[in-house]
Amino acid sequence: MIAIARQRGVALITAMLIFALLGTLALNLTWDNQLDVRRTMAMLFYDEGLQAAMGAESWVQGILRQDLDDSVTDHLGEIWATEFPVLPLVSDTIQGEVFGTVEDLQGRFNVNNLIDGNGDVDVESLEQFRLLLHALGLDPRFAGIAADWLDADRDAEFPDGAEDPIYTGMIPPYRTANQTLTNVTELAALEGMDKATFDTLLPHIVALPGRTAINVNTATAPVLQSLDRNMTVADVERLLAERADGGFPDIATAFSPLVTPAVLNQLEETTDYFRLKVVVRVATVRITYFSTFHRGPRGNVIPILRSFGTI
Ligand SMILES: [Ca+2]
Ligand SMILES: [Ca+2]
Repeated sequence: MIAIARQRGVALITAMLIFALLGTLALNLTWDNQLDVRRTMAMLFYDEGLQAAMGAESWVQGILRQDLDDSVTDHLGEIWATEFPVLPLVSDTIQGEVFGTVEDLQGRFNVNNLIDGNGDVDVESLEQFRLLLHALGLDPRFAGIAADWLDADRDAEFPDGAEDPIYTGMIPPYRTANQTLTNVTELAALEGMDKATFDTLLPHIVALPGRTAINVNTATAPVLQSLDRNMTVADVERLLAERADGGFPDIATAFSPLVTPAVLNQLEETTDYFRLKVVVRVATVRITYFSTFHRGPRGNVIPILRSFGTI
């Protein structure tokens, strides 16, 4: 009798063990299933968000094309320069919103101006970059260091240069680009560059293909101040007041007392390069999408660089 009771006890424990194992298995299956559903939903929302961002890109291309028909200059009072309002994205399956801005990239200093077509340093642009750094309260020696990063040779600028011997001694070691940049964030790798300096500089610089002029109708205040070493903060404030939202009535009248004839020749009141930043939220998914456009003389607006995230 005792043996039978013991056998029953063992059977009961075995049954309980199997039941516990089955319970754990079922819980794991349910958990995995829920994760799969969430992953699939996130992918679908991301795809919907991407479509909305591409839609915004196409819409802005149309606005920039129309702008070329409607006006002969580009300034901050135009439709493209207006931040577009938060637009709801609503359907049976999704809920979200889209908003964004378009920026004239020729209101910034193009770091690729630092070298000419032969890969040699352009002395006037180097001086302008120094003045921009000075206007921002940053160390002007970054101009020479940036010029060395871009120029074709491996001879360090004196006294402010940095070529491969500096960078190959770092941990981890790396080398200079010795060519034009496609993304200005590359300058974060410059010798001595820290985050605070780079964050201060970033809104005023850009990397555009080839040499570009500055559009004084949209240039930032420090970029205006970089046009001549005798330009004062008061001069810049007067210029900003004069251009207001409609741009300068006449560039030559406004700038000839302030800059050299050579610099005056480099100034523009039109733009070929713009950048759209669009933010899309679909349910729990958020996408930040950047698209850089080139607008040709016949109004063909072409995306030349797309990126996600911070720039
Ligand atoms: Ca225009
Ligand atoms: Ca170099």
